[in-house]
Amino acid sequence: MRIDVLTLFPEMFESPLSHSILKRAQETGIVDIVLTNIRDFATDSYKKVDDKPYGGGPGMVMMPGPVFDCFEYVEKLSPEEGRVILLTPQGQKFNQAKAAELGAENRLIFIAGKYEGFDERIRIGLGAEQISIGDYVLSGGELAAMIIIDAVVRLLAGVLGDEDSPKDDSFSTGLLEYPQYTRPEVFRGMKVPDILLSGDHGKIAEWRRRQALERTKKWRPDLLKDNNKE
Ligand code: 6GU
Repeated sequence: MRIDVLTLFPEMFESPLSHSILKRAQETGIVDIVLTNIRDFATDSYKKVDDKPYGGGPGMVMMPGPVFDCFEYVEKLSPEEGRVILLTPQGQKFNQAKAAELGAENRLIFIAGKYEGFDERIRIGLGAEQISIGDYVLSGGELAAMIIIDAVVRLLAGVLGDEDSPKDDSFSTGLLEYPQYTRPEVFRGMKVPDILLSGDHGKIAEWRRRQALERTKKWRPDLLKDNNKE
């Protein structure tokens, strides 16, 4: 998979992309992540990329010119057609199903903006879909892009050691994950449930299913309502 990110702050991505799973996925060639600075496409000597909103109001708006020029440059870096995603709190809410959907693409092109928003002609002109990571406002799309990239890349074949491991994740099953234990058997008076030491794999699987369901009912009852599944 190829992932392009158009941003005013490529340095923000350095640390998250250079550790752990995202680092390994790039080193093994499973994903190629390319950052391009929108400011490099500013046309005036001040490198201006934002301006005051027409009609008045607070804050600054991302200008269409530099974003379009940056996009047209990035598009040509690879022959692969990309799915274009604008990071904005106005977008569709990101979830595990969306992560799996994006993981099936060959190329993703993320556009992260700062300031109060994007000039509307960016969304319209680039045919971008909008994604939000939740109902709160961030100071820019960069952190949202990193979260989405992490959730998508870990699902790509070969990224996690055991290829089956994402299938039991919380949300993939529609439920929260069952409780996990490792050594020691007793820690500060708290014992590992006997069933997990029994060696009876059928009973263990049944116990885990029940635990997952109970925890979901208790902590995230909203996940059990059909109208919440997208
Ligand atoms: Cl994608 N961007 C910004 N600026 N704020 C957000 C968001 C995105 N998702 C939730 N809040």
